[in-house]
Amino acid sequence: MKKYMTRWLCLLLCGLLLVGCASNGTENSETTAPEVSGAVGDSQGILDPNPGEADLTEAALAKIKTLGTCPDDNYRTWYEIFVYSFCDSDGDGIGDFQGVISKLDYLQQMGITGIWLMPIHPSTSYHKYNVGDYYAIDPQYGTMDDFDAFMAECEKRDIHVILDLVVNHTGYDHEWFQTAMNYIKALPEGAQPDVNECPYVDYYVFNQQGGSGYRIINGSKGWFYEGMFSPDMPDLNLANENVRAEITDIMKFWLDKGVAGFRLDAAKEFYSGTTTKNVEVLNWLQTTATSLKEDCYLVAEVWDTFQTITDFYASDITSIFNYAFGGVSGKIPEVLRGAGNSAKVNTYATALQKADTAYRGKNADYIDAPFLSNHDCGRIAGFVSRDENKANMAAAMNILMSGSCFIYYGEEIGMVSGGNNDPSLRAPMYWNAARDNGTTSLPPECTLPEEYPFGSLEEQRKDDSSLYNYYRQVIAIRNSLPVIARGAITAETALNKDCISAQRKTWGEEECIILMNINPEAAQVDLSAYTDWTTVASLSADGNAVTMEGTALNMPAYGVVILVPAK
Ligand SMILES: [Ca+2]
Ligand SMILES: [Ca+2]
Repeated sequence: MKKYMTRWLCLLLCGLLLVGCASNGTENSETTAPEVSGAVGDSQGILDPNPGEADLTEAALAKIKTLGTCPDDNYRTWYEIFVYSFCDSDGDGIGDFQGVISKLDYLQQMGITGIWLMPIHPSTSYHKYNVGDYYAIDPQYGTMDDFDAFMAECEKRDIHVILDLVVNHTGYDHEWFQTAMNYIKALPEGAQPDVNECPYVDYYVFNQQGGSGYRIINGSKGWFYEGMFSPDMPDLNLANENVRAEITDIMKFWLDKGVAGFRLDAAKEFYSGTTTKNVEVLNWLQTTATSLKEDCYLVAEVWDTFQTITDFYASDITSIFNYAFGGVSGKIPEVLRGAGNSAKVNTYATALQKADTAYRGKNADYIDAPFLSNHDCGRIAGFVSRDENKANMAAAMNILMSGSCFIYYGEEIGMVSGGNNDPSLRAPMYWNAARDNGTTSLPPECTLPEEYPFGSLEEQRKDDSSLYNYYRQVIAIRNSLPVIARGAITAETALNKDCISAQRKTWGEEECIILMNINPEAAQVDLSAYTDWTTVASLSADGNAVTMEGTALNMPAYGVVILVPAK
């Protein structure tokens, strides 16, 4: 909890939004505060606090929403859900679809417009990345009827759903693999497999030499199978046309159920170490998906460097998670670790420009897929040493990025992953301190000493200065100004100095400039060359106000200001 007064955050939002309204000639009738003009240089400063406001966050959100609306396209605000750890509806300690349904109003109120579900199919593991049956729902999570009900409730709220499509490998127990393996085990010494006898033998990759990522088949005459991630995950042979036909059928089945697309697991390991072949598979997946559903949305996991991600965009895949910016070693935590150091801060806007230019150069229709953290790489609040102001700043950096931004469940309340294994990255969503509102049990082998440094959601909802209420506001800004998600990026060199990061976005006729004071100290920005621009939104992490003095913009520590051309 922050010790600063709670209302300042929202009041400054109201104030600067009024600046924007005034610039459009709209009379402000909703407050008794003095009128201010929006154009830079005309502003008379932030509005006085209005102690009469009952719910400041709601008031701020209402103002933001007057800025505009976004097209109904694939530039969405996505939320990654691990059903297991999200919300338990029946008291068995494991999250389920009825639990997720019960939280959809919550997600909608936050401004979420898309959900990525981690795997939901029957599996022998808690995480379910070893799929046993691509056409069913794991009974731990519910039934197909529950899934259908979930989809219907999402549709009511205009929330799109994408599924994790895990096709680098199946589960060891999948009938394709069991059939193939039993055939291999029965081969006499010296015999070679025959696809006419067992078509499934060519669904996977068997050999008698072994090698990196290969696993011995016990009881066979020295045969191995490729299982790059684990023995439970035999790799599929994606060169096999029958395998591709199976994948096409799987995609069609779920698209017919209303899903908007898929997150493509482990795209770098389709052919480990061979970008050219992986690009071909991704291109095939993209072509196939859009032939089934014209606006099908695909986002691929390529956990690698900026250069490799750039190379993968040659596949024409719509989106690839931007590991260059997210994760513990991504650009966002790197810049935040250098907060207050202009040499570090000033690299942020130029890095955004460089990535946008490179990705767009490979695929003109790409949609970036920024994120801060996910189920594999820990949580942002930990990356920034539980500094709540930096967690706020990180949220703004992610959510104001161009593309389809992704938020990992619990990120909005600053959950931390403290354990040293994967289950600890997937801890229960912390709904309330009493843990009686759907909170699940810990995943198996979770070593996490549970850590929720900024309190439960229930506590944060009541606090206008909480991280959760900051998320709501920055999402509302993103969802109200189309240029933020859709704009091409250039560093705004004239302003990108000291500890201010300044980027300009352009989308058709629309433009905006986003200023971020990535700095534990307040700063002043000279806007004398920007008198034909106006402030439309701002955010304060520490509760101190953004103010104007003539053409000087005063930004508090970790403050954000968005300018648009005055009309
Ligand atoms: Ca349950
Ligand atoms: Ca593979």
